[in-house]
Amino acid sequence: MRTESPPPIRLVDYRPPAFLVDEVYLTFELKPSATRVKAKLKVRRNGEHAEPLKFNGERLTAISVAIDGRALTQGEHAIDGEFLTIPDTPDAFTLETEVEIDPDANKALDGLYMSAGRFCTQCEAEGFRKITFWPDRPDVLSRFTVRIEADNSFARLLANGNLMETGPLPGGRHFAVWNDPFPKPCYLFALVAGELDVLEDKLVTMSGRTIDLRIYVDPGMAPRAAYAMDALKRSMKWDEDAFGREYDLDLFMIVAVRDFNFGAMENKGLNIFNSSLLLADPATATDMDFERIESVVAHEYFHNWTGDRVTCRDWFQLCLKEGLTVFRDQSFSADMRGHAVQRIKDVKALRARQFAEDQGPLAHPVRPTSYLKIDNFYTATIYEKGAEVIRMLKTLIGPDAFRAGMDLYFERWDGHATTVEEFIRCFAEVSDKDLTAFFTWYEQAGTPNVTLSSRYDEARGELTLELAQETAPTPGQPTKRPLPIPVTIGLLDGDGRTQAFLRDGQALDETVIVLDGERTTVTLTGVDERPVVSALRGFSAPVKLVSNAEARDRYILLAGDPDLFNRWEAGQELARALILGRATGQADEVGEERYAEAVGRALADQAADPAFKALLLALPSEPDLALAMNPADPAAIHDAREALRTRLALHLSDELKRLHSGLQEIGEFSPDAAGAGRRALRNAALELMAANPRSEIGELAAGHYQAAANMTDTMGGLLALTLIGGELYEKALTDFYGRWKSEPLVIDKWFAAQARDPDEGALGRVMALTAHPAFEAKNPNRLRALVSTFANFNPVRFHDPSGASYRFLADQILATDGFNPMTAARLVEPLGGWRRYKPELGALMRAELERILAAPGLSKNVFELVSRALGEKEPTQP
Ligand code: B3K
Ligand code: ZN
Repeated sequence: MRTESPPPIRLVDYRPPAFLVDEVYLTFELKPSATRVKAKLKVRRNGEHAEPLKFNGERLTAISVAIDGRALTQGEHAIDGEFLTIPDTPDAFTLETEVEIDPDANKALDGLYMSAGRFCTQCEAEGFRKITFWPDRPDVLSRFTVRIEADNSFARLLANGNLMETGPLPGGRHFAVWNDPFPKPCYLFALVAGELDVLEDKLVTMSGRTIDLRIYVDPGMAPRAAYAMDALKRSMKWDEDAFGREYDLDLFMIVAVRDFNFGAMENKGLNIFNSSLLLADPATATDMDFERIESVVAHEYFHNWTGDRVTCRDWFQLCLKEGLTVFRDQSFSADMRGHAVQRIKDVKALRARQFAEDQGPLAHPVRPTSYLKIDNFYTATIYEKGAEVIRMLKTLIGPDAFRAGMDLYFERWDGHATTVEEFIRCFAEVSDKDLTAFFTWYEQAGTPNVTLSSRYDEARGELTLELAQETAPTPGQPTKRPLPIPVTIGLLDGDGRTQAFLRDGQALDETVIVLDGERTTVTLTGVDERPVVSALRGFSAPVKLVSNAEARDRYILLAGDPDLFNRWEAGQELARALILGRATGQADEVGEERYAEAVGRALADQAADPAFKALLLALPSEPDLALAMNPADPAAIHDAREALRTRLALHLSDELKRLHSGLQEIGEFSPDAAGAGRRALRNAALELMAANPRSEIGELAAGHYQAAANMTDTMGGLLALTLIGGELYEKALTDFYGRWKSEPLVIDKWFAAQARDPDEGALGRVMALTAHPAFEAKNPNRLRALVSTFANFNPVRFHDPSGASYRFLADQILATDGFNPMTAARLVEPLGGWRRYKPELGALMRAELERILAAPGLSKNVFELVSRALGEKEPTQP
């Protein structure tokens, strides 16, 4: 058990840095278990600050500390495992330090570490302090020059910026010197050294400059970087077209590494990627992998302006770069792959993760006000809800003012670290609007509930819409203020055709109602017949909408809403009501048949995009349904959802078979949206067919698996077989492993497929897999493939009434915390929602959280999340 409770860091305590570092010259003498880091910093006191110098430094073995060339004595400085303190310094001076670090022993994958025999770094948020003594905070911007020395076997020596010099050194060693002309916070520092292959290309920017593009990968893997390179070039062009942003250095590099705590990192000019989000070819990567690679390559590239050139003043402002950059990558993906399909996928992800976060003890505002470990705040709320807030801002002020505000933001803040207030101020200025109330979106946690009721007065042709909002209390925020919520509305007639209307005398097909108080009433006129209201089109705000619409209206929307998001949403709402009805003992067999017929009609629509149909075909996920059931009963949800799947599979049996055979791939594989959409629909059809109890389906799935010419179809077949189970499934697993055992990224998929197995023996299988020779607990991809997939995507087995799966997860959290706290903390989330589950399950989940909290030597990361999950407002001593 922790003996003391660490004090939280608070936004209100922000003070500018006492010392600034204008320039630094770093020398790395690389050796895997004894790397020397020499740092020469030009330091100056910031204004009138009188405090002593206190730089961060952790896990550093100090060799020497000198000021202006004079070594400091013991009495002149102190080093305590967290800080280097120098009580007495001049106002401007050169600080020289030398430290030794052990990258090989660093399994936390934070700072400088080894991955597959190569040196690499991860410094966001606070990894740089494990490399050298430094004021490790994002508002200290410095110009870096970096000299790397290493054995010749580490053939490539890479750091941020431009390469200045390379050459041989005695003793079979060599060196390289890099200079980054743009001042940057230390969290954007990067270094990579090792044997790597490179894929090279070039891009001519809007002003005619030629940029060298290089993607570094494991030897032999360069062809698998081709798609990422293509995505990079499209991203660079898109940022010029959509935001007028041009790349600034002459060189842009990406390196793929296998051991990485998350997806990727936007280090200036030298992005580092988890190889799972970079390497792809049709044989080893699924369409979903291609899609994610495209979006993450774009995301990290877009950070060059939103994050690197303009950065955050402190870590409370994280959404300033993350929410905004997610909004930018979502907009890019929508342009690449279709707006409706992209929006549906983004909203699905938002609901699955962010809405869940908001409903539990880990709820926090888009801009939090206190934390113990900032690593714990790289959350769906900061990223996904942060992006929704930007989207609403654009809706509220219009696209032209939005672009003008972005231009002003870049102009005003280039080369600086800033705040969300300053960001919003730019939009208030260009739009001449008071955005004070809008700021509440950043400060208030929780998902607002919006109710809509409509009354139609046939005689007057008037539709009265009443909207009201309410947000439930969240930890630390018992009372909530109303938010400005943009609700986009359109009307259909009884035949599903768009019905025009008048608002304040203006003829419209669609309008945005801003609900900015607790309630608002709007009257639309010129409404000739009883309308079907299509509300919250395009998911215009991150809220839960409850309306008094009848099922009949939802069927009209499902059949023909021109807003494709709402067409999909109508189907989801119908399905959700049917499944939850059945799960609570109110099965509606007639309704289920009617739903199956409507889905059949939607599938028959020749004009509809296959990718959209694939989304229509998928029922709401079990975690999504659990959010709508209070208290949640995962077993009842699973059974009810399966019952509806079986009904659809039987009812649509012929259509599904036709789709499955008709969409068979002909010609060459293309990872583009059209090809991916066809494969998605074919695999969705197979997944649904797997719920058909007839025995020939197993053979069909096995045939699909065997005939697959790409990984998307291989995984489609394997997933269907996972759902069916039995001998064919076991055979496919053995075959898969034999075929792909030398491909780590594919073997991750093999682990993940088994973690999703809904069969009763799933936990036993997952536990046995932790002893499989291919299981590597220290590799986050592998650990997540098995443990996270099981806990997050196999609810019926994770919530086993015995509590054995909770115990398994808690054991994994504790074991992982011993060497990689950041990754361990990310495993806590599935236990965090314990209050939402049936009391007998909730009690078992809670008991595991308590067991974790009582464990000796817990990291701050896990301590913070577990104590918050247990419901303490501020983490305090247990
Ligand atoms: N900025 C990084 C995330 C860093 C996470 C640190 N715990 C990747 C991204 O969001 O682009
Ligand atoms: Zn980001």
